[in-house]
Amino acid sequence: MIDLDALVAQDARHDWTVPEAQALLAAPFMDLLYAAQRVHRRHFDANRVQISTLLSIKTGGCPEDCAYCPQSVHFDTGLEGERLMPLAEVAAAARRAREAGATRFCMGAAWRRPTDRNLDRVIDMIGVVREAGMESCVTLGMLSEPQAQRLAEAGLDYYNHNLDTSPEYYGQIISTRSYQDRLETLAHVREAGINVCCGGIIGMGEGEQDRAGLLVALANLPAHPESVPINQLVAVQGTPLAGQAPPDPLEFVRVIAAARIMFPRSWVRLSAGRNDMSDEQQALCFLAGANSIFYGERLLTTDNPVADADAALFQRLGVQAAEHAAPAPA
Ligand code: SAM
Ligand code: DTB
Ligand code: SF4
Repeated sequence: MIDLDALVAQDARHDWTVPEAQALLAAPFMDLLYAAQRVHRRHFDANRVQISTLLSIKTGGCPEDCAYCPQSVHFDTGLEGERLMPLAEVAAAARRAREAGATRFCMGAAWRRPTDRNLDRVIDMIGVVREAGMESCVTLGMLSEPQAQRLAEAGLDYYNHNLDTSPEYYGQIISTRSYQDRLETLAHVREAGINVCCGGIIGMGEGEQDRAGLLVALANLPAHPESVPINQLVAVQGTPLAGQAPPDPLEFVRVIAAARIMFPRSWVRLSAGRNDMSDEQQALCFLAGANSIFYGERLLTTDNPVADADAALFQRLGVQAAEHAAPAPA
């Protein structure tokens, strides 16, 4: 039986094993949530949730074959490939997000990797997000070392690049980019001094061991990601994962609780998939230590709960928006 009291007493660790994480995920539900709550309250205000807004600045037409993704050219999902969004549109969306209470603005592009010309335009976009008074985050695919440096010089706060699943299951999901490629991009981002946002997806047909394997791969990075997004698969028609049944809601809550215990100082984001979750499941996720969400009716290409529904949920839970995230992971 895993010693949860000992885990609660520990700080950030980088020597997790898969069997240990599996035992954590399998702990009695009440004990697991109580342990996660104790860790959460040591580092965060349990009644505050950070709000990020997403904008797809370049939609569709992506050459990668990620089996979950509606933006891949390999699958017919009815999505039209678009060009990079004009700066004025980004500026308008950023102002709207700030007015709605977002503290971070995340821009996603459906690229394998940005060209240096692409990067010039994204750097201008980072500028307008900063002018709107928000933290900036981008997710653009793989980055070279000099590209990460340029983004750091532009004042980028966070770079999102997910490991998505365990190293063992990864090959079932993506063939055009390796796990090692992802680790290299993460290293370039870290070395450039940009905060790392890195997590994965639950509900792609992976086993318990793969969920543990994902969390262990993230925890054993040289430094913990400042932000750990836990996505539930949004099963999109036309993708190979379209028919995938959603995971057991309580199993999903367990993953959040395990993430909170394994990443005591990181922001754990309840990311994609909230549209398929009840308010009660989301409340359990917050209780388990999730303290960040995407707010606004669209993720990148799929629907998210409408802002009114989230405001009502926050009100029912007595939750308030957190001010700027102060990252301090080790
Ligand atoms: N193209 C870039 C890349 O993949 O590196 C950035 C954008 S990509 C859409 C960002 C992340 O969104 C993916 O790594 C994946 O974890 C998540 N994602 C994409 N489609 C999803 C879906 N249908 N359900 C849940 N998460 C998804
Ligand atoms: C992350 O982990 N989740 C976000 C963000 N990083 C970029 C993306 C979710 C995308 C969900 C599918 C879509 O809307 O296209
Ligand atoms: Fe392209 Fe990113 Fe979608 Fe993969 S997840 S297909 S890299 S947009």
